[in-house]
Amino acid sequence: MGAMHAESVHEVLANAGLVAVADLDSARAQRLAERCGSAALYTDPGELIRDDAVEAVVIASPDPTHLPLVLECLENEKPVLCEKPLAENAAGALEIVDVEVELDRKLVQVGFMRRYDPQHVAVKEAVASGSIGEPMLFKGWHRNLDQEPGLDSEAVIINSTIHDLDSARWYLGEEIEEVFVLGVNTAPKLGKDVLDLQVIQFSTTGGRLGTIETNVVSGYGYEVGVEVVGELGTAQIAPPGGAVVRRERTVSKRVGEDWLQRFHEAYVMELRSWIGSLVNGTSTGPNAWDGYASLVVADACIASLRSGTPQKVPTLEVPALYAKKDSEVIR
Ligand code: ISE
Repeated sequence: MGAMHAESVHEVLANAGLVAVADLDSARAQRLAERCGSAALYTDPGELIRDDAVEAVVIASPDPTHLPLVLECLENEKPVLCEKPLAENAAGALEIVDVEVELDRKLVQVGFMRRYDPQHVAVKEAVASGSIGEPMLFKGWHRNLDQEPGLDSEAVIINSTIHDLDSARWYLGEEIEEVFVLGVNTAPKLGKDVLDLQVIQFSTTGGRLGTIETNVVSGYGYEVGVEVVGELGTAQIAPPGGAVVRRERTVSKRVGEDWLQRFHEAYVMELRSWIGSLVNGTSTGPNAWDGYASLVVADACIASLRSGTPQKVPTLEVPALYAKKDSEVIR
């Protein structure tokens, strides 16, 4: 993941360059640096963050490292694009929000790359244009091909469903108020207690509804779908791209393998937009508040999954720093 971002900075972005790479695996970092011209190499990410030549940081490391590394970037007042989730839980993300509020600066963007995917943006534009009337129902589905043993039911929410929670907030333009989550085990190899197929029902502060299916062992490929049902019509993401093939009395389209393939264009657009916002000084992408608010809902989803009961999501008071929406649809 980090290598993909580094290569995009090197190959695609005209107004940014890769100056340093931090990786515990120094041989891997060396190979990446060679592919990208050259770069200072670190095994300690803190040293990279403190390097004066580094003007902005991308964090694509394991989830538990996000909070300390983002805090270190804030301490050094360096803009940071951090992969999701912003922290392991809402309490962690709130620490980041509190520091930004104290600094009175939005230095953090969260890697909700779907907001840059042309298909997701097209659905957003259809909803925002009013062409389907008031949006009433969000339907999301999120399928991964397979998982290695070691995953737990909570990680399904914190690591995967977090994207769909952000999508729902983004499309409906309001907060999720109540969630009810059920799960089943479809993949005994993960351990029979691991609920790898989960369905969330939710309602929002404005009385809208939603469902989210997260299926981390779909067995057939990687696919993300969204349909927003409005009072007058619906807007839905088109089926996976690529050629429509007809042969042997069958019509087919290829389904990708993982998110790096499916969202490659979105990741590049995300980086381009983020760097652009740093150059012209306006923050546009999903910020620390979005990272926090999605984790507040994720925590409620975990509580619902554990208890088997619907859970209210705490009401949040948006600090003035985040109250203004800089931009919703990003091209
Ligand atoms: C996965 O864990 C991720 O990190 C990706 O961001 C996401 O798109 C994928 O579906 C998740 O399961």
